[in-house]
Amino acid sequence: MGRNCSKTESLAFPPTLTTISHFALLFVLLAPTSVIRAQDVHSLCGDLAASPTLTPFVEPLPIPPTIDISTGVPITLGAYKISQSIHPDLPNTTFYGFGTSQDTATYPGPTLEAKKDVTSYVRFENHITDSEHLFAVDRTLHHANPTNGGVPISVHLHGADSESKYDGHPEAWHTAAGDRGQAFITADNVYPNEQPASPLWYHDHTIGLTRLNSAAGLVGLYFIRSQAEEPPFLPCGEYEIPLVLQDKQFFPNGSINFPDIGQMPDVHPQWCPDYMGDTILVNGKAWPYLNVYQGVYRLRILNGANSRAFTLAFSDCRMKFLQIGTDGGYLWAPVELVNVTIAPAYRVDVLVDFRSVPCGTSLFLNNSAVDTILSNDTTPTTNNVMKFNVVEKPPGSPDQYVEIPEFFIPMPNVSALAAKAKYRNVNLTVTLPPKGNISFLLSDKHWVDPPTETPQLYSTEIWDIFHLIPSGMHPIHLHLVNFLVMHTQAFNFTQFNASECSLQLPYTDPSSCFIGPPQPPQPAEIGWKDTIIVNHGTVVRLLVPFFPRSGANYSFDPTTFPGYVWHCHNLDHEDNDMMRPLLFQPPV
Ligand SMILES: *[C@@H]1O[C@H](CO)[C@@H](O)[C@H](O)[C@H]1NC(C)=O
Ligand SMILES: *[C@@H]1O[C@H](CO)[C@@H](O)[C@H](O)[C@H]1NC(C)=O
Ligand SMILES: *[C@@H]1O[C@H](CO)[C@@H](O)[C@H](O)[C@H]1NC(C)=O
Ligand SMILES: *[C@@H]1O[C@H](CO)[C@@H](O)[C@H](O)[C@H]1NC(C)=O
Ligand SMILES: *[C@@H]1O[C@H](CO)[C@@H](O)[C@H](O)[C@H]1NC(C)=O
Ligand SMILES: *[C@@H]1O[C@H](CO)[C@@H](O)[C@H](O)[C@H]1NC(C)=O
Ligand SMILES: *[C@@H]1O[C@H](CO)[C@@H](O)[C@H](O)[C@H]1NC(C)=O
Ligand SMILES: *[C@@H]1O[C@H](CO)[C@@H](O)[C@H](O)[C@H]1NC(C)=O
Ligand SMILES: *[C@@H]1O[C@H](CO)[C@@H](O)[C@H](O)[C@H]1NC(C)=O
Ligand SMILES: *[C@@H]1O[C@H](CO)[C@@H](O)[C@H](O)[C@H]1NC(C)=O
Ligand SMILES: *[C@@H]1O[C@H](CO)[C@@H](O)[C@H](O)[C@H]1NC(C)=O
Ligand SMILES: [Cu+2]
Repeated sequence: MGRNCSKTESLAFPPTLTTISHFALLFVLLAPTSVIRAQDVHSLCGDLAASPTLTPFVEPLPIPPTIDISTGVPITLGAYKISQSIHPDLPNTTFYGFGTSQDTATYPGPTLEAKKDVTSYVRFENHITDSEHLFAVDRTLHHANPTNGGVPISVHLHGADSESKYDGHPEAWHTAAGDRGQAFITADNVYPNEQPASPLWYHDHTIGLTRLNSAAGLVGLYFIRSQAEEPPFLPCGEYEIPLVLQDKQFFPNGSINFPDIGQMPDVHPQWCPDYMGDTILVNGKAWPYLNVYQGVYRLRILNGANSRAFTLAFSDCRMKFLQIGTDGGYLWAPVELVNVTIAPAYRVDVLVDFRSVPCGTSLFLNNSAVDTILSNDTTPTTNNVMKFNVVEKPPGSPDQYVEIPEFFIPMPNVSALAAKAKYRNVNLTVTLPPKGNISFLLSDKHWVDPPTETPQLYSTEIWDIFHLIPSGMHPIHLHLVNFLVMHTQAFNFTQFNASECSLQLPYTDPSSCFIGPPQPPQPAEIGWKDTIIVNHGTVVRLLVPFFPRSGANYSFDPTTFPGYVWHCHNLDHEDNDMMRPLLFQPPV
């Protein structure tokens, strides 16, 4: 993987102690309104039959294959229907996976290794010839509906600075039979990689089907490396471990159990507001283990789940995470954390020091984030993620040399950027019967409504995201750009909902809904991000520069068709209907 490793004695693991406060997350929504008995053949939203009991930690963590895409040679990745084992006690599972051929396709797909400023060419083909999707398609949602049936895909490179025709636009889907969505231009994608070293990921983004395709396995990692930018002596090679987290529920025959009866089947027969499974998969295995040496490991974690957030901590509280990077790449300075909350689509880049852990010790990586009410998770299975066994290094193997800088990238000047920013307010909303069929919305607008987020290219905006939904958390993602969290501010939703106060007035005003002053971002949310948790009863203020972080201009024109999108990265929300266009106006 990545870079070569140096082979000398270890240096000290750096200190920097920071306290962080945990924030609760919930995806809670509504109690089911229609009483439907789950039958043998159906899976009711929020009431899936428990997966077969699987003994955790019996299989080693697999590492997805890697493909070097920094050579200028185009590669082709196909989406295929594949059979893969998630656990020795369960029959094989059918997934949709990516690979260079049917035989090499995997879930998760291969990790693509790109180099900064070296253009990569990736063609995505669709070789899924199923006439019906693995999971139940809800035809009451706005969804890709190919004339000749089949399983449409549109692959988005999440976090990439690329032209919108290569962005995996939701309407740019295509099928194995050759049907295409209205925004489809090409399957041959060009990624300039003109952005900082960062952990991106590719995943399906098809309109109305993203939750199904991603849950079926169409996800993979994409790392941009930069020799100039990357500290030379971070853990690498076998000490750098990608971890792709997803949760799923399984039938005894090994198939994925995805609900086919929705929460409100009168209006949306299949759609369920959250998919939460009772089985945690890491790189495609249920609760795997990893043998580690007494060294420093770099864990590059992606939450690829539909709805589930993870709050990860080691079973031994002396084990900490030193976070060095986030969605957009390196932090300015490392942050020490005892736990790290990872919402869907978040990437966290952490160092873990096993040097003083005695050989023979096992450490559990546990999850304490709460399920939704709908999942009714009474089993503790999702409290475990994986296990690390500290083992003796084979005699004669090289020592690890590690050096962790105190500073990584220059800290952006927030006040200078904010000084020239335009203000924009957007809202997270929900529409319920009888006013409308249940949908999550952005500023009360549906996907098909005329665009409203049309910033000027090369301008900077401040976005205030008001969470105006009675409960839950929403991870909000913007395509093309990275942003900084300026602050989070709590307000009284009950009073707001009763029109007893205003969100337009500052905290100090007696008629303000705010119940406290703005709070700085959580330690784990400092840095360039592309997805941010917005909790119930809060307003999150983002600083969004609509230009590359280098300060240079894009090498391509971001104003062309079909444009970008912004949306909730709870994929079950995104599909109904929490996504909007993000279209750029030419600069003046
Ligand atoms: C996470 O760590 C913070 C800071 O130490 C602590 O306040 C919080 O309770 C922890 N949360 C969980 C769920 O362990
Ligand atoms: C089950 O999956 C494994 C990969 O996990 C594969 O090697 C094997 O061929 C599969 N078995 C069947 C019967 O498809
Ligand atoms: C697996 O079991 C489920 C539930 O009984 C069933 O709906 C599904 O068709 C089965 N899948 C296969 C491949 O047999
Ligand atoms: C973590 O998981 C392990 C394995 O299930 C369990 O024994 C341990 O009690 C858990 N620790 C915490 C703090 O939840
Ligand atoms: C949750 O599951 C428990 C145990 O299976 C059951 O008794 C309870 O009624 C369920 N609650 C809901 C809200 O479905
Ligand atoms: C940030 O920008 C402001 C306003 O332009 C300037 O006054 C300040 O010195 C800058 N701070 C740093 C650390 O460069
Ligand atoms: C609600 O759904 C029904 C059935 O799918 C549809 O006929 C109706 O137009 C929808 N109403 C709204 C307000 O979207
Ligand atoms: C967001 O909600 C606030 C409070 O109801 C309202 O004043 C504002 O106009 C809404 N903004 C948008 C863009 O809909
Ligand atoms: C919000 O306002 C309601 C009604 O005035 C009050 O009962 C409740 O305690 C307030 N909640 C918070 C978090 O301030
Ligand atoms: C919000 O207000 C409506 C009436 O306007 C009420 O029906 C609803 O229960 C309120 N919701 C909350 C969470 O306060
Ligand atoms: C970027 O583009 C804008 C608008 O076209 C132009 O005014 C500006 O000079 C360009 N900046 C650079 C660094 O090329
Ligand atoms: Cu959401």
